[in-house]
Parts: sequence; structure tokens; C-alpha cells
Amino acid sequence: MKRRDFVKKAAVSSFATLIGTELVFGSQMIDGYVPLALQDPDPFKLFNKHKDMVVLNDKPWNIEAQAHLLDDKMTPNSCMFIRNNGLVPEGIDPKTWTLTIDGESVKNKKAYTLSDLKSKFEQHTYQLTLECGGNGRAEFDPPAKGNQWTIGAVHCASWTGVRLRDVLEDAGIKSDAVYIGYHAVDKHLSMDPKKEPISRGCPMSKAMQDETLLAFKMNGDDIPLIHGYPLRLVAGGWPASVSGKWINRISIRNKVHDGTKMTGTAYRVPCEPVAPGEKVKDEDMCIIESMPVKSLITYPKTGAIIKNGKPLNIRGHAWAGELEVGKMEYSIDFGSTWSICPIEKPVNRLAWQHFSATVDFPKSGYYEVWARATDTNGIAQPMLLPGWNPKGYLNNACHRIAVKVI
Ligand SMILES: Nc1nc2c(c(=O)[nH]1)N[C@H]1C(S)=C(S)[C@@H](COP(=O)(O)O)O[C@H]1N2
Ligand SMILES: [Mo]
Repeated sequence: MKRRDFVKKAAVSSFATLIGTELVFGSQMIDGYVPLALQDPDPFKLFNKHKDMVVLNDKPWNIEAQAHLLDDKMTPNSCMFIRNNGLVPEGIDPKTWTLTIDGESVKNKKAYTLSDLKSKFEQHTYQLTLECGGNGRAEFDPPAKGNQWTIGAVHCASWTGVRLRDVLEDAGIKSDAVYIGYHAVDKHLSMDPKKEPISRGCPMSKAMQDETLLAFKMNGDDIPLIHGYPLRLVAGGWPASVSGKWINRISIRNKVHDGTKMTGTAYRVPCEPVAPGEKVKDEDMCIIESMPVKSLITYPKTGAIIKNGKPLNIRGHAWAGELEVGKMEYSIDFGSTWSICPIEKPVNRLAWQHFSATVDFPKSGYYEVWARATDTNGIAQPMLLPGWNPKGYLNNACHRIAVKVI
């Protein structure tokens, strides 16, 4: 047997093992051809995600949760949404990984290995709410282009790392510093090495907060590759796009960072409210900073069927960007009247808060339970939709579940 034929025979039999059945006509396959069954990677297995997660896009991978999957106080990897702008990096070697601090406003450009970061600086752990700026986009009318997130682009995991502030101060910050910008190793979809899929950042005031971390652990373990292994910036309460995954460089800038998706209309909303569908000039768009107040009912799942006369225990989480949630309410009459839901304090600043309530229904029939959070500045969630914006960001409308009492 020629070597090539031997290799092909071996491949056909190992494909058969993987697929779990005979590869009939396998010997007829053209050299180098990969059967379809193996071409399509199963994202649930690939990323260890729950089977109820919803795939919105596979190039790049974008996967969202459903409300009931977010019931845990600390979101497990299996239920965390995935938002990628480019291709997931491959072949990462943590031993040779470095983070470089550079930019116009760094005193001494410096590179740190992961073990430098872990040994030189104090480590901190915080649970941080990260919500995609486009979460809820699917509801806007006229519709906005982009991933049609419903409600599942939010998570609150626990992150361990060192403070970005400590590392920036170690390299030295010039007095003219105004912003930081991250750079990461994921590749642009075009594979053009000169293009970055995303390179965002935040003002120095956010970069210097206690809770802004360069994280190397998530929920106590190494960060899963898809969520930024081996090093991720985490800036809770701001659009999750600020929390750069796979970062190898942070620039201290003397101006607002101008990386990919920082300029134009990306992650920006009209500085002043506009009518739905109105064209807005780039210069009239403002960068999104703290995310607005929002909440989710995570139990029961929408569509629950309840026995008449039995109270229903509902629960969920609420968050408010840089602020806390001061008041939580629910309504079973389409928002005509509201009842108070007790809400817990966050475990730390920028973590979501848990609420629960016992709901009584007057008689059998169809109901909706609506949840509404109000932040400590007195700003409440809008009932149906917030103001329209061209890119479909910041939809913080009340979450609603349907319930049938029989
Ligand atoms: N390097 C890199 N960082 C990134 C992104 C990306 O595509 N590449 N996406 C950003 C966006 S838009 C969001 S919403 C969050 C998503 O984080 P997650 O996939 O861990 O949930 O990561 C942010 N950080
Ligand atoms: Mo995002």
C-alpha cells in the first residue's frame, strides 16, 4: 500500500469513530476533504456552553444566554454570553505572554510577563457586571444593524487579577494622561494583520478605580480561552467592549483613545435624544460610559404555569452601571401599579444585586410579571423601550415574563 493510501484509510476510520457510524464511500473522498459533520464545530462543546444558549453568529462567534440561564448569583462559564469581533486566538503560550504598557503618556515603557504581574502586585477579586452595549438591540424600531441581542448579553462572574492602576503607576503616568486603550491578539475577520478587530479603552478616572482589573482568573480558575485567556481587562459597569480580552498591550494616551471601534458611531449614542430613524452626524454622537439601570427576572422561566391560589416566588438580578440599584419593583397589571421587591446590597461595587418577591395572583388566567429597577439617582428603567439610537445600544427596558395561572 502506498503511504498516501494508508494515511487516507486511517483518516476514514478515525472519522468513522468520531461520527459514530460507518463512513460509506469514505474511500471515494477527495484528498484533503473534511466531511461536513466534522467541519461544523459544535459551539456548545467547543466553549462548554449550556444547551439553551442561543447562537447569533458563528463568524465571529456571538452567543447569548436566556434569562433563566442567568439565575446563579455568580454566572458560571456555561451561561456567559460570548461576544467576539474577530477570530479567537490560537496557540497562546502563557509562559511567554507579555503585557506592554506604552503610549504617549507613559513615563517608562515597560513589559510584564504573567508571572511578573502575579508576583509584583497585590491580587484582588471582584464580581463584576459586564453587559454588552448592544444588549437588547433586537427590540429597536427602525432596527439597528449588528448582532440582534435580546436580553442575554450580560454576566456577572468573579474576576481575580491585579489592579490596572498599580501596573500603570509602576510604569509611570505622565501628567497629561487622559485615556487608556487596549490592544489584543485576536485577528481581524479579514486576516489582515494590520487591522485590529477591536481596540477600546476608558478615561483615566475609570482605569484608576479599585475594581478595574487586569484579570487572569475567572470564577477561581484560569479564564476560559473564549473569555480572554490568559489576560483580560475588566471594567465593570461600563459597556463590556471596554473589557478587552487576550490583551498584550495597554497604551496610556494623551488624548481619547482612537483604536478600532472607539471612533465614528461605534459604542456611541446621540449626545441629545433624536427621533426614531433620524440621521445623526458623527460629531453629535457621544461615547457610552456607565451603563444604565436594568434588571432581569431569572426565575421562573417565561411561560411558567402556576396553580391557582399558590403564590409565586420570583427572583432575579438588577444592576446600574457605576451606581447601585436603590429600589426594585414588580407589576402584574402591565405597569399600572407596582409593588416593592426586596433587593440585596451588591457583594462589592459594580456587582449585580439580587431581588426576590412573593407574587399573589387574584384569579386564574394570563398574566405578565414586569420588573423595574431604579438607580440611586432616582432614574428608573423605561417600561417598553428607551429612546431610539442609530446603533441600537442601551436598551434597558423592563424585563417581562408570561405566567399562566390555572
Ligand atoms: N480582544 C477582544 N476583546 C473584546 C472583544 C473582542 O472582540 N476582542 N469584544 C468585546 C465586547 S463588544 C464585549 S460585549 C465583551 C464580551 O465579553 P465575553 O465574550 O467574555 O462575554 O468583550 C469585549 N472584549
Ligand atoms: Mo459588546
